[in-house]
Amino acid sequence: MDQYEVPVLWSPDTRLHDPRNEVWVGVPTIGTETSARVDAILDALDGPGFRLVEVPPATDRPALDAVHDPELLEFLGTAAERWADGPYAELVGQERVVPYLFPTPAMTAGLPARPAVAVHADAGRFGYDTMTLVGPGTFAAALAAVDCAAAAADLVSAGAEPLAYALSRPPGHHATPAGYGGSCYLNNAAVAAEVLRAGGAATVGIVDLDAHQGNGTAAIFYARSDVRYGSVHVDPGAGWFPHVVGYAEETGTGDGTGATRNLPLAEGTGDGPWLAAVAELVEWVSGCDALVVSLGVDAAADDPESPLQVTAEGYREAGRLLGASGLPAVAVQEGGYHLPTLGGLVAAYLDGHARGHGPVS
Ligand code: SP5
Ligand code: ZN
Repeated sequence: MDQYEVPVLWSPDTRLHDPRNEVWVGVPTIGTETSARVDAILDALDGPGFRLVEVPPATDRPALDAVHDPELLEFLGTAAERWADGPYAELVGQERVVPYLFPTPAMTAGLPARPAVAVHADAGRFGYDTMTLVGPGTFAAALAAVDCAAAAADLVSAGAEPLAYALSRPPGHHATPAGYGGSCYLNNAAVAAEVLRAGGAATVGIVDLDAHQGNGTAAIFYARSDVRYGSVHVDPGAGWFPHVVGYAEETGTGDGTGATRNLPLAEGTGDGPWLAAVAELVEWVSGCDALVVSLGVDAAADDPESPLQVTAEGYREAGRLLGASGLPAVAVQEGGYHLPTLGGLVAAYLDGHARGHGPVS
């Protein structure tokens, strides 16, 4: 058998977002979710076993509209311009939108929160942390990331490919129906799941391998039974992002009762227990009609953003396990921040997955 070529859906526009400085515990720190990530991954996938496919901007995005509130899309689409039109060049001399207040119930105490005129105050209606800044190219890049995920799902939906990989960036799994945060603006994996659903998959399973729980994806599908969400991640109860959700007790609600699965792991966890959790999730989604893998590789040992200790061989084996499910699959890039090993980790996963699903007729 010839080696299967995994289609790699990518777009140069995903490079347009530059986080520059993220505000973390009061100080500007250099952003880690940079456009250099795209090139590190492209370099590793530009060879045998992979086929690069450039994705043009979509003309309409029904799956995106199904995933996010129109108010969030409107805010992200206009925020950088509102900032540029405001006094910020003079006031602070930087062009990225940083939320300044958060209109949580603690502030409004029962009164409705009105949209704020000043964009630095309005940003807190949607942005839920100070680390996820909106700059001039952010929305264009986030849309390009969505388009890569949708194009990958289209290929798989049509039965043209058993596995397609979306080199989506910025990542998406922390973006909720009406919120952005955790370096995520639009939920690429949720869009892929909606495209698979619209293409005829009655049920879709999402398996999230990123080191952090995908609170955005979990929120989007929390009350739905047609899309299952399962995640293995570092225990938020040990002080890790997203801190306030991602606990094992969260299993869905209403129609979605039992359709969410969180498997938190202790800091320092390596391949053995991590792969056992992955296997549990594979078993759990095995009755679905299609699969979305939120492929964060920041659970790797050398990643600066998480304390998990997974190896490249661990990611390859996770790929084998998910590939062996036999489900038509879309892998969507999430986190992974150690540039020297990032591309190799993604390649290892995809190679494992392609081998796991076996010969393609
Ligand atoms: C998609 C994804 O992996 N998002 C990661 C969200 C977690 N970010 C928390 C960052 C905590 C601060 N780390 C220090 C880095 C300083 N730049
Ligand atoms: Zn992550």
